Amino acid sequence: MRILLHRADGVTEPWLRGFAAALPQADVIVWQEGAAIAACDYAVTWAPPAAMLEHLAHVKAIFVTGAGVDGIMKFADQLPQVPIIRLGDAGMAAQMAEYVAYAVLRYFRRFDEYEAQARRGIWQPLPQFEKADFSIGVMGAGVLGRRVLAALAAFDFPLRGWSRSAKQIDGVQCFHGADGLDDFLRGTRVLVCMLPLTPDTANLLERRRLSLLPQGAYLINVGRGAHVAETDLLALVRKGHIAGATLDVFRSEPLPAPHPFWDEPRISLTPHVAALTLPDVSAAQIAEKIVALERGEAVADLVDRHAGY
Ligand code: NDP
Ligand code: OXD
Repeated sequence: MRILLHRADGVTEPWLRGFAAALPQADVIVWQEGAAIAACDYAVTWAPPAAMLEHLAHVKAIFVTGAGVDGIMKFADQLPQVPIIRLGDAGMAAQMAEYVAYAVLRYFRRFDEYEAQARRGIWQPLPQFEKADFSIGVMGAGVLGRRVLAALAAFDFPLRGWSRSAKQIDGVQCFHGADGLDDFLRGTRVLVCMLPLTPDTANLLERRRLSLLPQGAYLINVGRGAHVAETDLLALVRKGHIAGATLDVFRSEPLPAPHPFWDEPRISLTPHVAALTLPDVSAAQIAEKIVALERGEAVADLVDRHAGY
């Protein structure tokens, strides 16, 4: 069996080790532009370069080394009609829960303001926010979103979730579809975007919808940068309607310099690290799915080409 591996970061060693441990019978070929590559059975990639597409033509399945598949789905029309399979959790859900819980607690306990005060030498306790006024709305109640909701439930925040299809989640007020979005936003104090990027979700968070959030709301975006209209967000932050934003993802990554986000103190930035792909866990998950496919069994985390995630 031959597996074609593409790593944009050039770090292949942990993947080769992971596959050697989990699927010793496989030959793993590292894709390189211009190299002669014989046909492979499976491909493993996150966002393939256009030059790699010809080498996907005869694979039996394509494995995406992330939860989000927008990096490959932009080539949807050029991909063979084989299963596209993403990572399901693979150690990312716990990381996402850590990231979002940290950001929520930082705002709820006003640590962002205490950090600013401390830099100016100010010793001044601030009034506590009321938990009842601090509803958290998670957009995307999927594998990662549900884990985040479960983590936040431990702190007794009022929780809301928004998804494409209707859901019932214990302790979470659930909304769904375009019709449910405005009501979801109106009652959400901390908006957490954990959506996949698809034609339906691109640019979703623009001025009108962000303005539906209550005065003094917060935004945490760990989905994709293209969910948010950056200039609209900046204007609402500067106006004080949005009290703070924690952003892990951007329209252009790395975030270019200059960019107004760098200089806005109410915006906190991280370089797309909310939940990192763990090569050992991920290679083991992919290997297990390859074994299942070889046996003719169904596998989880199939991408729905029509929905785009
Ligand atoms: P899932 O596919 O498990 O969940 C996606 C959720 O989004 C589902 O609840 C789905 O609804 C909902 N959704 C999709 N389209 C719409 C829509 N048009 N309207 C409303 N809801 C919608 O994905 P994961 O939870 O595994 O991952 C989510 C995203 O997190 C990834 O796609 C990626 O963009 C991002 N991510 C970011 C990382 C980072 O480091 N910043 C790391 C990993 C992922 P339904 O349940 O009805 O299908
Ligand atoms: C992912 C990501 O989608 O890291 O897995 O963004």
